[in-house]
Amino acid sequence: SGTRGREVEQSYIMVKPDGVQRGLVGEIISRFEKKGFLLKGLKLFQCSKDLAEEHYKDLKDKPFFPTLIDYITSGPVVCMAWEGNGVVASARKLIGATNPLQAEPGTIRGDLAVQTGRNVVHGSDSPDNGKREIGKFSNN
Ligand code: FUP
Repeated sequence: SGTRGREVEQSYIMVKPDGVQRGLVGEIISRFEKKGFLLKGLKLFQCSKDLAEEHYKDLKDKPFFPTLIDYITSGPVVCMAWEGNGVVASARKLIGATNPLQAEPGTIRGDLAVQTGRNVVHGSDSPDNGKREIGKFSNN
């Protein structure tokens, strides 16, 4: 609706603190580059508690929420905007299931992680959230 239909879809992809600490930034970027998506923005960033709580606001009533906020603020993250037709759904396929033990081999989480609470990367779950998350993280 509105002007949105003429904008190219973007996904907010974030390498989480464990991914940065483990030296997986290049590997993760490489997978999106090889797939053929376009990198539109990137920064190394220390996420504040407020921004982390906003980012994960839909999970605020979950028992793991405090642990999740501590994890995501435990060190720098790499914030990226990736662009292309169908990038949101495709990125989620490239990333794999939330629980890395259930993520298929060949996916980022399936190949590189073993714990839900340390699953190395975030990807937006809808084009609207992609736009919203990129806006939030680029203005903080
Ligand atoms: P995803 O979209 O795959 O990142 O998954 P969710 O938005 O459902 O969850 C966001 C983050 O919450 C996960 F990356 C890790 C954390 N989480 C847990 O720690 N335990 C859970 O049971 C579910 C999610």
